[in-house]
Amino acid sequence: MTKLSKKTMILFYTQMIRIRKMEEKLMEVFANGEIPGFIHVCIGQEATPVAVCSQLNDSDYMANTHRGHGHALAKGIKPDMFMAELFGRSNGPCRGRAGSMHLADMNLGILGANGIVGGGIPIANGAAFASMYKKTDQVTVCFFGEGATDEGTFHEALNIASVMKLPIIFVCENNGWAEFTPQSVHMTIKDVSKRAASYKIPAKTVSNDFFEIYDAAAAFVKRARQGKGPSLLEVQSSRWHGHFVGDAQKYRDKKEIDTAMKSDCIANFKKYLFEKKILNKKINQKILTDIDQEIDAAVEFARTSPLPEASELMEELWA
Ligand SMILES: Cc1ncc(C[n+]2csc(CCOP(=O)(O)OP(=O)(O)O)c2C)c(N)n1
Repeated sequence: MTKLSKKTMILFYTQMIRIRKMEEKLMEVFANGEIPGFIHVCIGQEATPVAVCSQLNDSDYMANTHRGHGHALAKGIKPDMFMAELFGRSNGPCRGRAGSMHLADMNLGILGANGIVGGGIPIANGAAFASMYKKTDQVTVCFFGEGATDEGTFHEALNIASVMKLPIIFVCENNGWAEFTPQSVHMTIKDVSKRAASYKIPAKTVSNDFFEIYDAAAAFVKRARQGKGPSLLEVQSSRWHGHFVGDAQKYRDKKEIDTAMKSDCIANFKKYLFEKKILNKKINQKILTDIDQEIDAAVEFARTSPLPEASELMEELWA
């Protein structure tokens, strides 16, 4: 296991708490009707975005999915900008045009969430090709779910990435569900990482444990930066809530959800920090209070930010 400083571990813990609390707040304001469209939360999966994005620089690229709040926050988007975008306000990084499902921020290399399953994968390949062509040392990370690995885009992109030795890390967050369909119904294998063998791409399956994800991601990012080509990291993760906020999960056995909640990546990380005396009740409480204040301020910023003007509708459109 990589040795991390106490400060770094507290930072990672804080980032995971920020993502969880931000999404809990989003569920609340969404229920109030304050957020247009649909939102999909990643509660239960927070270790992956934080562990993977901790390996990246601002200039590295990232493509993600409809379940993308954690990725965007871990890649560095500020809570107030994030919230303004989700509220559809003009202070968001996409001036309120993207919302949750298409959130992008080119200043941070965030190429965009994507409502099309598997849609981000070829886009990520394109970014990785561009940095290889320009001989920069940027890498690209592409997040998707196991459902996306049934799509043609996944297989075509892995093939091209392998042939061209692109500096890309494909990260599959396997939460066992694609909308309302369990994995066993739509594919005959359990470990999605096995799919990489067809393209001679190194791959690894890890659990939802922060340190396991961190070590695997660190090795794959290093490899890509050294020009050694693509890799596939599969995290066997768990989705606590419905596919979208408002989905009552009637199709799911309650026991399975309880099991997922018992192996909470944040609670396990917190337990480790307490055992190692890196965290105590007082520091923990301060982190929670500070994050609550930060989120309240972000919501206030979003609520008081202006909506885009109707006259802006046709701006930044290309035909
Ligand atoms: C091409 C395409 N097919 C179907 C859908 C409908 N759809 C939206 S999310 C989803 C499931 C995605 O599952 P997965 O890739 O495992 O990601 P998760 O939601 O579990 O994060 C489906 C089928 C879509 N948006 N795009």
